Amino acid sequence: MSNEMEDYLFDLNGYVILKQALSEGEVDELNRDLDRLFAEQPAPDPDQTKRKGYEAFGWSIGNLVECGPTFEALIDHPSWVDHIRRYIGGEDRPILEGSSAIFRGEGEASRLHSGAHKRRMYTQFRYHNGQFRCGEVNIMIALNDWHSGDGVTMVVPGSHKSNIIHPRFGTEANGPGGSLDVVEGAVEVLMDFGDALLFVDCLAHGSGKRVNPGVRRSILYRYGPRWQTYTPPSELMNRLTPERQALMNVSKR
Ligand SMILES: O=C(O)CCC(=O)C(=O)O
Repeated sequence: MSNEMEDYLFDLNGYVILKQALSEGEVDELNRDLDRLFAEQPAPDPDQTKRKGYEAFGWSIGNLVECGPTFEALIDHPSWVDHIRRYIGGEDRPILEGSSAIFRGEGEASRLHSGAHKRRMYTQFRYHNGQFRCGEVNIMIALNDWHSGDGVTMVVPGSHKSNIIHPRFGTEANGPGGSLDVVEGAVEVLMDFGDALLFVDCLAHGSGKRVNPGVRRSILYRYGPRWQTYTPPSELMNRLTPERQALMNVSKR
């Protein structure tokens, strides 16, 4: 469970660092499994990456939770599952929205994105009657030590509540290949292996550009509230038009 100070800092800054969230043994196992997965996976096609607007982001594997028991164990890891319940909040129980591994090498970065000015449901931050109600809360796990210049996650503390769009939106910082190195108010999140950054997704964030040799290793799990109650059977889904399917509570993969 989160403590009083974590609640205060999460409300104030939009993030907290959970020190030693994973043990050395857990980090070793995850690194070993990721080495195998990355060896099996072809390097990303630069053209496709560019088309998606993710050039120079790093090398990532999506739907990581499908890749074995070490990744399944992160779904409800005791170091953060109660924090997630508290910050998603209320009766809206959290569900896993996404899971990925991100390796970042020299010259790579995640551009500036999110921020309170985006009024999408998943980038909402609310606190009411002693309860948090966040649209998405993320856990970013460091699988090696993160130093300055390593392409580490950067956040703009407090930007989850800002009324004014950061003036660096619309500049190269949030364009293709952009980074937060030139973003006023942004700070690098420096962590030791096994630490985890818990942050609300409406915090303006991204990363610095990696200037040091080597690779930043990380895992990102995203959680959001599940408020739908009806799950349609596949027989119904299969006979609906794509337009009707799009209004039902399951997406076809
Ligand atoms: O790679 C990072 O440090 C940040 C990742 C990120 O911002 C994202 O995927 O939304």
